[in-house]
Amino acid sequence: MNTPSLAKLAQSGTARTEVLRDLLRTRQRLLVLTHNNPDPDSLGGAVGLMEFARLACGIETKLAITGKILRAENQAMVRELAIEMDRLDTIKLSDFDCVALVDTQPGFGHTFVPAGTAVDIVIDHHVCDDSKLDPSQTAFLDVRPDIGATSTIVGSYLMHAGVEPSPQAATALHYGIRTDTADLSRNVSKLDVQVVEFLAKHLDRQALAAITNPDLPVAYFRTLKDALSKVRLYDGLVLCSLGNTTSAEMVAEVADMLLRMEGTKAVFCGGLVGQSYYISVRTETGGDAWRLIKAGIETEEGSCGGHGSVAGGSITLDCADSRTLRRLERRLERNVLKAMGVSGANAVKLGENDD
Ligand SMILES: [Mn+2]
Repeated sequence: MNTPSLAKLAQSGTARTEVLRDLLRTRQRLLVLTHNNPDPDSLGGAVGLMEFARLACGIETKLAITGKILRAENQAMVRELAIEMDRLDTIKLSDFDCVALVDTQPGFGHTFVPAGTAVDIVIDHHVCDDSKLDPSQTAFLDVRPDIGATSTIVGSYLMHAGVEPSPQAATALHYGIRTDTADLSRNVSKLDVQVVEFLAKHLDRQALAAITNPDLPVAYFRTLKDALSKVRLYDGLVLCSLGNTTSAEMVAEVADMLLRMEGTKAVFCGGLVGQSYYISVRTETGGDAWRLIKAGIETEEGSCGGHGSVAGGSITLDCADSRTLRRLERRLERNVLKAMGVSGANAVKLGENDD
């Protein structure tokens, strides 16, 4: 992990916040970027950082995204909280004199930063071998893998600056923390709890309820049914390859769900979207999901990142036909079984020979 320039920042939260505020006060227009297909933590972090920039530093802001908002919950978050954003390819970069990247880092596989764009601010909580961070080029770098959510780090800036968050920002940050920490049950630090408490009295509880339980399309249940038919159970390890599927988020959602199965120590779940094979790994609390996903894709050209018991990655296939897919699935399965020290001989399918 690459955090040398953290040394540039004083360790206390208040001092970090002051460094960020002083930097933003020297700029006029902040552009906030995140990873492709933004998830709640990245959206929460973006909304919170924009609020910090506006209220604590008095500058204008804009959020620009690549990809799509995919899950029904994430779409409800954008709708209920009226989060404004533009597509990155429709904005003029020269309109901005400051660029921030939240919940990801330059060089990560699922992150697009236009060539020649200097990233001034990086705020993230992932570990990843692919980071192309050049600490000497980043004026403000705050990467803390021990924190459960990027939204927590951003929320702490508002807290330390004494900014009263709007219901929109408080709810976005809260939902970001909640999804990345599975309701404060995984990868949780003291700061995560502290920031959730700080945000509590500012929440729009009605919006939050609408975000948490949105209507789900019929296609969602079809994918779920299909996913369950492909589950393979080993000793404490659950493997599931969805074949062709709708989105990386669906892969993550199935992985989350399967981790809840009794006796499960780890889940390795994958699915093909176009030419990209997405992988989500979940382990029981205290597990190292990043180590497992790295071992899983070691024979492939792919990228991955993670923190604690959660990791994700992708592999781009030259050819996405069913034979190539099957071979890839077999190689991944072999790698994962080896890494977990599990024998491949006694796989059980759901619905077959149930006990
Ligand atoms: Mn995150």
